[in-house]
Amino acid sequence: MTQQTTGEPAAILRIAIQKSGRLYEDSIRLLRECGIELNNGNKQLKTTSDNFPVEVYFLRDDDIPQYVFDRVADIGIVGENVLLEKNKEIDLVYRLGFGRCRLSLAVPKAMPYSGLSDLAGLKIATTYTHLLQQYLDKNSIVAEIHEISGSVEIAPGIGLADAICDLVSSGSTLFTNGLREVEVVLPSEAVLAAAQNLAAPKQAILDKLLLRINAVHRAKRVKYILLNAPNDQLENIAGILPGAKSPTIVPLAEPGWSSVQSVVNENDFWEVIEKLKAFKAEGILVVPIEKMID
Ligand code: PRT
Ligand code: ZN
Repeated sequence: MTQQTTGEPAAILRIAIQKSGRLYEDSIRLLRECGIELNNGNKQLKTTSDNFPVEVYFLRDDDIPQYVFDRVADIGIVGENVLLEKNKEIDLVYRLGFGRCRLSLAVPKAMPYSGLSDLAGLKIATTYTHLLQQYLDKNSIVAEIHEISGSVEIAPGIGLADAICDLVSSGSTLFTNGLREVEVVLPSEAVLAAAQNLAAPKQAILDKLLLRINAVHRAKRVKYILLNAPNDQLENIAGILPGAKSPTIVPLAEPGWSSVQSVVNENDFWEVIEKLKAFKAEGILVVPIEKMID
């Protein structure tokens, strides 16, 4: 628990999340999966939790880096694209795996494009002026950056720019606007960013939160597997099912058979199942794991 000296309030970690929009649902879900029950999740300016020492602030995503930098909030959940564009001195502490997209350069479909040098001298519309400038500089391209605040994808169609730099996920917005993605400037996902040098009691709460986030993430990458196998195959089966340490093997009532329980990585999953079948495994059950802690 957080340390409390007499008369001083217990430490609270203030978390900024997006008020509404693409990251809102997943941010709330993550906190819930970490066992943090929010008193009211819906659109107050801020809320608290009775079972974890946090206060959650609901903000526009663009404001989150500044709020964390100013220490109005201690940590924030925001797209890496916004974090890097705002360029504040705050730390990226965890990649959260949702809100995936990429900041990309796109040109009209009919425009010939053979490489970055084709962008030299063109006018490029974007809301990500800092990231775009950095990218052009790194590649020694001189182009005119035209800052606009929204609907970037329509800029070439109305003669406002020759190309654009904007976020893409499925690519359908580019397609319907007659544009073609030509370069990825930055792959992005939601991240947890924190103010630098948090006071020790706040850092302790953040460490607890990170342990929980890690447990939730690990659990998503693995499945629990239960199966029955003839005893003469147990050695083979144990060889492909390492489990957290080694598989649990329990004799069944039927002589010569055992029940085997283990953990498998999602990536190896189908390959493991095929090998298990080859080793005469039967009654294979696969169950999701809610949390996984070392
Ligand atoms: O109100 P507030 O300022 O908080 O929200 P916002 O409207 O600025 O942001 P929002 O909710 O649209 O996005 C929040 C974050 O979600 C972004 O900063 C990204 O980190 C992430 N994200 C993931 C995306 C997308 N995918 C995405 N596809 N943000 C925006 N888009 C837009 C993109 O700008 C384009 O208009 O979706 C369109 C492209 O999508 P596709 O699927 O057609 O390619
Ligand atoms: Zn925004």
